Amino acid sequence: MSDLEQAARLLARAQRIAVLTGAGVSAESGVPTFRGAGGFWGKYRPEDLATPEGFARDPNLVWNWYQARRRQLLQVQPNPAHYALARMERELPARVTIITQNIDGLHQRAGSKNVIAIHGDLMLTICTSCSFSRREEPPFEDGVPRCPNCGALLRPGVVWFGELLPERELQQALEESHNCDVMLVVGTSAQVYPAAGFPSAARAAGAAVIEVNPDPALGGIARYVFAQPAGQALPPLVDAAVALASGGQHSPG
Ligand code: BJW
Ligand code: ZN
Repeated sequence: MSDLEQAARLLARAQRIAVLTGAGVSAESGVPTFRGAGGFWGKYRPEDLATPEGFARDPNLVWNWYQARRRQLLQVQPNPAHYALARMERELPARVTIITQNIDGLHQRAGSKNVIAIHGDLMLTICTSCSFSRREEPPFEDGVPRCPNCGALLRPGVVWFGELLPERELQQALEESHNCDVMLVVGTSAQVYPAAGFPSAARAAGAAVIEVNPDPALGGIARYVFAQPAGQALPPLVDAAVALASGGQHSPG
């Protein structure tokens, strides 16, 4: 049996599937990744743009970067990888949960319902001082906005380096990691913690790990590795799993 058939069989038979996604799942939509060729961190310093210290030094620079990313997000669409994952949730018997490090909302736009966003949401703006928050609509203009409640600086509703992940989402992600039968890891360099630790936690708890990444990052943790772009690897994998799950009772083996 090919790796595709074996991995599809694991997905078809699983009761709980956790999918951990990173920037690579949105690469084929035209959203830049962070690391590697063409990534943000090849052009900019993460300390300047994605830390509370960078924001305190130059909020204008940070806001301009996030507003540019919001404008860019209006131009992109979910790709076949996002749609394949949404189909997996709808058509496999397993409970499927996506744990995403992405802030782009593309899984939800593709139709995934059970999504845990552990690094926040690009379209959310929150106050640095009080509990004010709002969802943004275009146009996304440059400049540093202030809180209508308390006058403090507003900031993007995302998780920067050195900040705690949202407690509820982190707990849910850990629970899914420890209790899934299969973890499918798609498009992450697995360098940023705590998310980078989820695949080994799943594996230690007995799950089979499947990795999809043209430049695989999990080393020996993964049982099956598809070294391909997610938009190429996921649709046939999900098709095969759905076929096995729906016709499985009639097949001889
Ligand atoms: C494709 C593809 C295609 C391409 N198909 N694939 C333990 C040890 C060491 C350090 C730490 C630790 N615990 C915590 C830390 C500190 C820090 C950390 O991990 N640092 C490391 C870098 C060393 N972590 C934190 O600070 C976290 N907070 C925390 O842990 O709080 C408690 C604490 C605080 C301080 C000290 C100790 C504990 C918070 C991390 C927040 C990360 N924030 C960002 C920005 C979010 C907002 C924004 O977008 O602007 O999140 S950074 C950035 O990296 C973003 C991403 O979500 C995250 C992960 O990146 P991802 O998704 O893996 O993308 P890439 O670009 O790295 O990889 C893309 C992959 O796709 C590649 O592998 C390609 O091959 C692949 N690919 N095309 C499939 N078509
Ligand atoms: Zn406020």
